[in-house]
Amino acid sequence: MTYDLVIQGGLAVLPSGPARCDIGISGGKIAAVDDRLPPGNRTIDATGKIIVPGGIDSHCHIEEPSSGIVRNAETFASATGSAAAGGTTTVISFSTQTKGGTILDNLRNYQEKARNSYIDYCFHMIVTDPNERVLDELPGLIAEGHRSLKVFMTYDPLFVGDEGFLKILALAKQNNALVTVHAENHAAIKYMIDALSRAGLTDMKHHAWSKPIVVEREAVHRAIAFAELLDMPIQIFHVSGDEPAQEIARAQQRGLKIFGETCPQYLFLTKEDLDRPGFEGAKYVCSPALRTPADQEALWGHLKSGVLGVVTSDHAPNRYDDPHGKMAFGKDAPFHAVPNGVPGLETRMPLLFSEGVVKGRIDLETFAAITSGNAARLFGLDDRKGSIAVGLDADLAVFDPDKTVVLHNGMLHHAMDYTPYEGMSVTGWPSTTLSRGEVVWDGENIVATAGRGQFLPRQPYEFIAPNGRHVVPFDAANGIEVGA
Ligand code: DUC
Ligand code: ZN
Ligand code: ZN
Repeated sequence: MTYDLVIQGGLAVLPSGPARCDIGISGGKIAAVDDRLPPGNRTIDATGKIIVPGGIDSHCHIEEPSSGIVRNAETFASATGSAAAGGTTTVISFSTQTKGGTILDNLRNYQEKARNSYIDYCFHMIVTDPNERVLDELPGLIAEGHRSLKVFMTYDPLFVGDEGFLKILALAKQNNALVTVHAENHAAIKYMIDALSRAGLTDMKHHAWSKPIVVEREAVHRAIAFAELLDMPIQIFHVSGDEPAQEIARAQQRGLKIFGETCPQYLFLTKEDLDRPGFEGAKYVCSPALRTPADQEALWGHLKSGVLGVVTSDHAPNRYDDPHGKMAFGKDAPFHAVPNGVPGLETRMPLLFSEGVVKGRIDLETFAAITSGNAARLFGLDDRKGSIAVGLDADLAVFDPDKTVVLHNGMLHHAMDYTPYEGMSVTGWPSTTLSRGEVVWDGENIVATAGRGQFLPRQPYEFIAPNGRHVVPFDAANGIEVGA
């Protein structure tokens, strides 16, 4: 048989470890992995290159509806093209429930927008108000394949409160869905913002003062306690430093299925970046806030040990010099009025490759796991994505480990007017990104057509099953957990 495409001579990061081999691709799937394969209808010479599973960025904010005057700068086309240029082949973005509304109010419209993707995608459903209508509609939407939910423990328009959180966890348990969590203490942050404002301390650096790591550590602890109470796994999003990671480590040591994610901003930026001159610090306002060099070092350790298993971008496209972005409330706005978030879809994998693999902090297997494989397992995508194995989608990133680039925003393909990593030197960049066997990025250009990306419905899966400790017995008739 002649394969549609053969990638020859690269060092592929296989489930068994890195190996020099050829990869045969047919019908968009990996058809063979062998020492030597005959040339295909098309052949890519990957000599000297490193082939990893296409990245899965399981936390990115793309084309979300506006909130007030703040606008998400990306379309699915711009965001997913940019992701592909950085080696990512799957994104999980967010469909948000507007408080008082239902999930469906936004979901169908959001699905339409996502049809313009270059790469495959699915959604987490943000539940902001678990009212009866929403709790009724969620099981059907989960069954449609939207098998993960997100709760916020802070942000006025989004947070659900402890009771709401527990209801959502119980619903996820009954319907085999995973709950992801933005963990920060709402009351503590409100108190701190108020106190700092009254003292006139409203520069960008005070963003980090308003939400020191203890407010995250407390919320992570509480989220874990709720997960333990209902015997449900959760994933804690964007762990920013050592203390919340230690909470997760302790829970894992006690046998709980608590999963942790961190992001490049917490590995490569610090709170000192908030103190850049003028309004520049606004580029670094994200939540949780940036921490210290010691936290960065600790996060690398937690990635190496597996306490944190996933690195995502948390790409949040608020342009800088833009009345609908960071400057929505003017150049003199206090820190708490600045839209949160940093961009990073395209730089996620190259930064981790350069600072992680090239600098010897992590090995290639860990790189493949934290950028792709672990997210595939956690979010029920591993029947198609996340490893280089026969039968899976031919989603691959071919890294040129010798290519050194100095990052500047103009070279990136996102719709943003800045990158927080401007001027950083990076060694290693994808020379080819393949999605289902099709070249999407050829090392210079995005060469596929927007709209070829497919929605990935997710089936029920075992990885997120409860441990089976029926701490709180379940009353099926009423759909609630009750005392014994
Ligand atoms: N924090 C979030 O929770 N969401 C988007 C951006 C950010 O910094
Ligand atoms: Zn968040
Ligand atoms: Zn986010």
